Amino acid sequence: MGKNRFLAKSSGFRYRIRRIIESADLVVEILDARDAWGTRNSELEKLVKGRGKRLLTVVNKADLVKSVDYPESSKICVISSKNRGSAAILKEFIRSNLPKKPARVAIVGYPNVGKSTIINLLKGRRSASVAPIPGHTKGVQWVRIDEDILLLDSPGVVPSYERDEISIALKGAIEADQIKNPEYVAHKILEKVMRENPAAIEKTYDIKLASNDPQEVLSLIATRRGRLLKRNEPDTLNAAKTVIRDRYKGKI
Ligand SMILES: Nc1nc2c(ncn2[C@@H]2O[C@H](COP(=O)(O)OP(=O)(O)OP(=O)(O)O)[C@@H](O)[C@H]2O)c(=O)[nH]1
Ligand SMILES: [Mg+2]
Repeated sequence: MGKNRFLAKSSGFRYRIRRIIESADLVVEILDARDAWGTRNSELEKLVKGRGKRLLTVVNKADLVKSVDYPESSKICVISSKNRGSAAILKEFIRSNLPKKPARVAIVGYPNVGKSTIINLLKGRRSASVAPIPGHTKGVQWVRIDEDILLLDSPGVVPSYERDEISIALKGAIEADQIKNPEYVAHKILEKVMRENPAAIEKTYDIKLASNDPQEVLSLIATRRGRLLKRNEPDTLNAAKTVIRDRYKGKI
C-alpha cells in the first residue's frame, strides 16, 4: 500500500500531538505488552527528545501476556491497568520522574494501547472515555490527578513510517471496518493465538479446534454463531471482524 490511509485521516491529530508535546513537561509513552517493541513510536520519541522533554515508557496490558519482552530500566514501568494495584505503582513512577512541580504530563501512544484507561486508573474514577475501538479518543483532555500532576489524554497516533495496513491492524491500531482485507488479518491473529493460547479461542467461541487452518476456524466461528449467508455458507468475513475486535479487547 503506497499511502497510509490511517495517516491521511490523522494528520490533524499529528499536528495536535506536536502541540501537546510542546505544552508538556513530561511525556509518557504507553506500549501494548503484546507487542511492546512494535507499538513504540520512534518518530514521536525523537520529537520528544528534540524538544528537550523527558520521556517515560509504560508497558500496559501485562495481564495479556505470560512474560513481557522489554528491557527493565528506571524509565520503564510495566503494569496492567485492569489491576487496581497498578495505580499506586504508576503514580509513584510518574511522581518520582517529574521534572518540576506542578507538571503537565502528556500520555501518548498508538491507538488502543490503553491511554484513557490509564488516566482513569490514576484519577481513581472514570474521567476519560474508554473503548476497545482504536481511534476512540478524538480530542485532548486535561485531567488533574493531584496538586502536582496534570495529565493530558490524547488521540492515538501511528507513525508515518508505519505504512503496512496489516501490521497496523495486528497492533490493534485500526478499526475492523476500516481494514481492507479483514480475513487475512484474522488469519494472522488466529495463527498467533493458536500457537500461544488455543484454549482462549475454544472458550471465547465455544468451539473445538479440529484443524490449524485459520479459514476453517473462521467458518466454525461463523457457523457456531449462526452467521450464515445464502445457501448456508458461513459468513467468514463477519467472523473475521469478530476475531479482530476480540483481539483488540484482549479476549483472545
Ligand atoms: N486486558 C487489558 N485491557 C486493557 C488494559 N488497558 C486498557 N485495556 C482495554 O483496551 C481497550 C482500549 O483502551 P483505551 O484506554 O480506550 O485505549 P486508548 O489508548 O485510549 O485508545 P484510543 O483513544 O483509541 O487511542 C479498552 O477495551 C480497555 O478496556 C489492560 O491493562 N489490560
Ligand atoms: Mg483514548
